[in-house]
Amino acid sequence: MIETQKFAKLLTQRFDFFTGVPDSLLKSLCAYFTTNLSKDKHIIAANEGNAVALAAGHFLASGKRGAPAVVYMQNSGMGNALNPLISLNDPKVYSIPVLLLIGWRGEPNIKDEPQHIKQGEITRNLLECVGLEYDVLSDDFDAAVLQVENAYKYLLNKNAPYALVIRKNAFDDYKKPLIADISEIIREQAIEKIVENAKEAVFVSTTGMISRELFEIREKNKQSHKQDFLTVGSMGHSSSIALGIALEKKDRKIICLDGDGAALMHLGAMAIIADRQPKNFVHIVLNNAAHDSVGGQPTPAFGANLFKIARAAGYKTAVRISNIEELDKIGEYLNSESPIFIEILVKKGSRKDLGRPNQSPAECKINFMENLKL
Ligand SMILES: Cc1ncc(C[n+]2csc(CCOP(=O)(O)OP(=O)(O)O)c2C)c(N)n1
Repeated sequence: MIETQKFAKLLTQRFDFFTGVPDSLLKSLCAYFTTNLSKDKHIIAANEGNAVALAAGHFLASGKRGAPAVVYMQNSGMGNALNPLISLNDPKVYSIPVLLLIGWRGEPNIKDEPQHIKQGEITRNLLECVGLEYDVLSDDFDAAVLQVENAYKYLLNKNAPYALVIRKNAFDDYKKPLIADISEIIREQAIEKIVENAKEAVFVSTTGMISRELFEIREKNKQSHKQDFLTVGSMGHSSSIALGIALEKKDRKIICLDGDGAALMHLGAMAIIADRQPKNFVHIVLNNAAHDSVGGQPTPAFGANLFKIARAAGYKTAVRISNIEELDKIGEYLNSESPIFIEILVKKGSRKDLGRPNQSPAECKINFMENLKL
C-alpha cells in the first residue's frame, strides 16, 4: 500500500492541474487534492469527458512547452472519456498529453459488483485498442516513483495521453475534508416518504446508495421489487431511462430518483425531458452536494439551483425541499402538474449496515418488465 500523501506530493511536483470524477478506489487521493489544492488547480468535473477537456484547456494555456494535467476516474468513466481522448488528445488529432489515473473496479479475480465485471475485464484491452500506453501502478512506493517519472517523460516526448491503472487498496486512508451538510434530512427517510406517497408508481433509481436504500426500504416494507429499476451502473442516465419508459407507459406514473452528481453528469437530459413534456413524469434529485457513494467529494449542485434549471428548461412544476416540514408536503408535489422536478436537500452519509441488492440485474430487468406489461 502506498502512502497517499507521499504519492500526491510526488504528483504535485510534476503536475500543476488536477481534475476528475471521484472513485472509491481513488478517494484518498481525491481527498488530498480537495484539501490541499486551490480551486483553480483541482476541479471535480461533471463527467470524465468534461475532465479530459478541462485538462486539454489547461495544456493549451500552459505556454510553449506545455504542461500536461492529471485526470482521475473510475474505469466506469472510460466511456465518457474516450470521445475527447480519441478525437481531441490523440496524436492523429491535436496530440495533447494527459496523465490518466484509472481506478480498476472489477479487476479479474477480485470480487466486485455486477456492473463492474465487464469494465474490469476490458480495462486494459480498451486502453490497448485506442493505442493508449499504460502501466498498472505498483503498490511499492519506490517502484511507483519510477512509474510516474516514466509516464511524465512519455507525456513530454510523445505528446500523447498515458494511463496509470490503479488497483483496489493501492492507497492508505487520507482524512476526508470536512464539508458541511446542506440539510438535516436523512436521504433514506426522504426516499421512504416518497415511496409511502407513491404506492403505484414505477421507480427508476440512480447509481450508488440511492438504489441500495430503495431496495432496503422495499425489503423492510415487505414489498416486491418489481416496480423498481435500479440503475446500478450507467451513472447519469436514470432520468433518460425513466423518460423512455414514461413515453411508452402513459398510464403509469414514473418516478426517477436521481443523485446530484448523477444529474450533473448528464445535465442535458433535463432539457430533453422538458422538451417532451411527459404528463406522468417525476424527477427527484436527492441533493447532498456530494458524490456520497464514493467518498463524499463535493459537487457544485447546491449553488447550481437545479430546481431553477428545471423550471427554466420547462418542467411544469419545479420545487426545492430543504426541511422536514416541507418534506411532509411531498404527496402534494407528487400530484402537481407534470413534468415535475423535486429537489430534496439531504444530509450526506448512510446507514452503516446498509445492505446491497441480493437480486441480479437480470432478475431486476425481467421482473420490472413483467410488471410494466400489466
Ligand atoms: C461514469 C461513472 N463515473 C463514476 C462513477 C463512480 N460513482 C459511482 S456512484 C458515484 C457518486 C454519485 O453521486 P450522486 O449522484 O450525487 O449520488 P450520492 O452518491 O451522493 O447519493 C460515482 C462518482 C460511476 N459509477 N460511473
